Amino acid sequence: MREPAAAFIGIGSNLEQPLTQVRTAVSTLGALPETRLDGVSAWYRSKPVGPVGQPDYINGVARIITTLSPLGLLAELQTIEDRQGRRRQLKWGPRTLDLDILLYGDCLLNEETLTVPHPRLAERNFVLLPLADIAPDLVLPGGTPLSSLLANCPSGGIVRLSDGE
Ligand code: A4P
Ligand code: MG
Repeated sequence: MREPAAAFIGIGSNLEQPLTQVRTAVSTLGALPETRLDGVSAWYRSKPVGPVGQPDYINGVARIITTLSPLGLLAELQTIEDRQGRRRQLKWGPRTLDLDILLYGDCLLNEETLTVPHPRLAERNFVLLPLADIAPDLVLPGGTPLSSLLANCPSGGIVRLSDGE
């Protein structure tokens, strides 16, 4: 079996009760084989990046400890997306659930179906802010601190939801 790795999963939804969708996804993540849930950020409401006219998103990040391989984890995440009614239609279009592997330990991967770190991580405040909730001192595999990405990314279009919202 592999050494356990810490992986950060980006969670997003903007259809069919997004807050319920993302909370359900977190419990399902915690029940994956060879995996335990190790932290969850606050939830954020964010303006859509991509096609206009779609609803706002709910975004957050979970940290898991897993011995699944990166591709094994991706397959499990896609099964969860499918079970929560994900339809793959429009690139960056609305979705009931999106689960992205943001980071997997110190891995740098560039495979046909999986790029890690997630290629758009650095430019998205709806990823960086929740990451900072659970890993403020994080340094990316290339050596860039999360804090410097945050300092350079756009700050608008996002609201942190308070507990119970
Ligand atoms: N794939 C490659 N690398 C990864 C990775 N690190 N994690 C491949 C997950 N998947 C990865 O993804 C398409 C393919 O990417 C997968 O089959 C996998 O093999 P998808 O989830 O089916 O399609 P997608 O999400 O529409 O495409 P993409 O390019 O992943 O989009 P993003 O970058 O995830 O953007 N606005 C706000 N406010 N909040 C959001 O969460 N999300 C998106 C989607 C657009 N706008 C948004 C948000
Ligand atoms: Mg995706």
